[in-house]
Amino acid sequence: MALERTFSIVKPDATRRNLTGKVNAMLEEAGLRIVAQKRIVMTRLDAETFYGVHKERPFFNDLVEFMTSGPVVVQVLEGENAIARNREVMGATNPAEAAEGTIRATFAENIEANSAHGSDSAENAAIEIAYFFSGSEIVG
Ligand code: RTP
Ligand code: MG
Repeated sequence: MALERTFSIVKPDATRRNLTGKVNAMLEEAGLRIVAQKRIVMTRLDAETFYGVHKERPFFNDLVEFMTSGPVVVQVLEGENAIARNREVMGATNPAEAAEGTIRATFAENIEANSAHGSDSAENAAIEIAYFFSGSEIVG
């Protein structure tokens, strides 16, 4: 089976509570390798661009405020079926609906402050990785 890469974010609610290591442990236990990682603060433009698909949604402004409210850890994850596997270990967007043992069921505060992002398609994974990382920063 082919190795796949996906883009992941440890969101501000998780970095604020010092949960990066615990989130990373769950990713690694799910068979995902962290092949690039850095801690940044997203600008408003970063967040608006990143979640541009949601710009007409009622939660868009709150989401941009949240994503710029503190540091995030942006990551590239590698593994077999990495995109689907990461979405599985993250769990549903709303932690109340997330399966037991998932990152969001375990750590999320609410539907917005839900601790993790993961790309939803191969096309978006490639776009998101290229926005935050140069090729030499990714060591597979
Ligand atoms: P993500 O893009 O962050 O991986 O999350 P997702 O695919 O599970 O969910 P999506 O529908 O793409 O929503 C993006 C993020 O927006 C926030 N959100 N808030 N207040 C609300 O009703 C609401 N709905 C979504 C969450 O932070 C969600 O992850
Ligand atoms: Mg999404």
